[in-house]
Amino acid sequence: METHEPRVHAAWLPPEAFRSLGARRVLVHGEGLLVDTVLDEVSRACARYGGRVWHSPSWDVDVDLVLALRGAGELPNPAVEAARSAGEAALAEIGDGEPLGEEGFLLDRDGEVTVVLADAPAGLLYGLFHVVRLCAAAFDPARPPERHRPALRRRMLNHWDNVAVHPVMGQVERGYAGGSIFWRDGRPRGDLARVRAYGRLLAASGVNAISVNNVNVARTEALLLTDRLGDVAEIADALRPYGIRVHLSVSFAAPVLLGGLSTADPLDEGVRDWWVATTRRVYDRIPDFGGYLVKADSEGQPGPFTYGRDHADGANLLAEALAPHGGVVHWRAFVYDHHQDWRDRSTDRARAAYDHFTPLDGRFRTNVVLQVKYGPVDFQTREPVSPVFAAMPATRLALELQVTQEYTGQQRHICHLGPWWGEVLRFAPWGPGGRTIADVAVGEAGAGGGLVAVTNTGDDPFWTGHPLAQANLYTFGRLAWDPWRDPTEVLDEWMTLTFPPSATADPELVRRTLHEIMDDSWRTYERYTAPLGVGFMVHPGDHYGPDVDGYEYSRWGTYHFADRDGVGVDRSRASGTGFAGQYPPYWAQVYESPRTCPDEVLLFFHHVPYSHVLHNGSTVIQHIYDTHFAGVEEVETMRRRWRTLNGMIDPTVYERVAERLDEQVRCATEWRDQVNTYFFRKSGVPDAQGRRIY
Ligand code: GCV
Repeated sequence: METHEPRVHAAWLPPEAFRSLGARRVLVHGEGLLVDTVLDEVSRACARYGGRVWHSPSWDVDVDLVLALRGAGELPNPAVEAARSAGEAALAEIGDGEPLGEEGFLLDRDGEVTVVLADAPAGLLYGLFHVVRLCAAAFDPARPPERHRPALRRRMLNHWDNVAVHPVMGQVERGYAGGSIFWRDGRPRGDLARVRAYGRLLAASGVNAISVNNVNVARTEALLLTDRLGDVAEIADALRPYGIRVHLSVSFAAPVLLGGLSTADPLDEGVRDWWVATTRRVYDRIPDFGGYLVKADSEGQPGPFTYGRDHADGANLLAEALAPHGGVVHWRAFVYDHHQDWRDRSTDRARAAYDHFTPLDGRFRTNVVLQVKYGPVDFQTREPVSPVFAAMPATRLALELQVTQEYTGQQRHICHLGPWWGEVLRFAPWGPGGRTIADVAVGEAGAGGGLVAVTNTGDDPFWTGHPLAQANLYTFGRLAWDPWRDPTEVLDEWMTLTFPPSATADPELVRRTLHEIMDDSWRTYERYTAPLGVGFMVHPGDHYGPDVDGYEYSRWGTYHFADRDGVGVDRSRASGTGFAGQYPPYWAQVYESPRTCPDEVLLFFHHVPYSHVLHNGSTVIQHIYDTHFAGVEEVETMRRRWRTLNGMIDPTVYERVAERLDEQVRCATEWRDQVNTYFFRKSGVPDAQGRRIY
């Protein structure tokens, strides 16, 4: 029987977004795989919208747009050469004397011609997508020259995709968008066209690296490094034309699992030789392979602790094998004890990354990137920023974000994360006005660890389950390119591409409504879920929906300590776990006292009475009630607003979002009622406004 894949949504690259480019006369000048991609993109746009395209030798043609490599030879076309010279002159004027580099580009206008110059083919591709984003504005005669270079060299997505279906986690761990784009039931999914289409979307957002399998590496997945390397090579081939390099999650125990050795001890000669030889074979097959990603000694994954070695020994072992080939190790700092006893108040999961890793600062090889989750615990809706970022000046640190909405509504809820990531990136761990997390990730001369995120994509026709969750993926890519950008501006960019004004009856209404729904949706989500930074009131295991005490007595850690008098975790130095003292002095002091601690993370740092008065003037208990009532009302408003778009946009998008908003209203109501009732029963304090609490 013939089966038909459902139509795949175009996300932020609908044909309509190419209308302005496709109606022009375009010259592409240069050679290379990614130049061919540029040519292909332009050709398809022009075929659809009536423009024309030429590749290199071009005598007497008049053009509107030139996309040229700077090193490519002169062309016998005076107008084109004049545009190129004008571009060079503009670059000399606005540039800093530095080359555009592997991925940078210049955009300039010369009379009637727009010119994009790049040093390397990837730069030309990014320049092309910039022209697409700008639409007609790219051809505005008054447009001043612009130079663009990514702040971060590596802009990476991690897939938590399993090759074989995991009995509990399924095909994709914490995946909310169907199956994997790469794998199905133990084998490659076999749809390389979809993989290529994915690469295209990612390139247009700025991403240039992905890891293709879960950091929890089971037996089948471990084989990707050796016997099943061909499957990885196929993915690399499909993504290469879009400038995306493939990385692999590997098991630290691979020498034992795959190599038949009796040990994986990082200081053992045989183990080192095995990694060197295995890595060489990887590069023989995939010359531009990116490197390894490792979760070690964490949640049951093997690691150097088994052999009495530390994580610098472990990471350096793999780094040494990768170094001759230019590869990197992404070594995760997510190491903590997941066999805790709730009776033991001395263990604090929040402390773990700092305690394990900061003593190792300066010991990692230069091709090791330590990948640190944004918060000290685990991707909660709100956490303080991890103190590790301020404590390892001699280590390359990457910021790890979670685009997949494990704890933020699992792509059934609208929760636009850009504003949250913006806050994290702008956080100044040494105190206001000092260097920020973005600065740390960028590092000196761009040599920092970069930005990494766990992706939210799958084989769902909308890529991300919830169509509006596409914006989170797009925003990640754009912030990874420029971490100082305003996330709301990025959201606007996403809207223009995804819902092109030229294809919408009332573009202003669509834009305004989307902003009203999405801009503050992360804060709305925060309001109806766990209060004041306390986190983790989710249903254990699947992490969806409320379960206030779900984790309170489990081995994974205790998170709120609510009793009849108060709530929160005392992480102060004076009387608590001492976590607050892991920050540099400014924040250590601010977080130390409930008087100075910001409201939004108060319960992360302090156990306070319900009557404690917040900076916002409300008591803790009243704040809990108020935010939970407000959060649900806001979701109901979102749903009402969404309904005004019926008939304005793609009906399949409309329906999918409408359906999910019904679930969001149901689930938010459940959160409100469980959280409010829980705290009312504990505290006995009634709601000042007499609203219904069960
Ligand atoms: C891949 C959390 C998630 C796990 C995930 C882990 C990690 O604990 O619940 O599913 O495992 O983070 O980041 O490694």
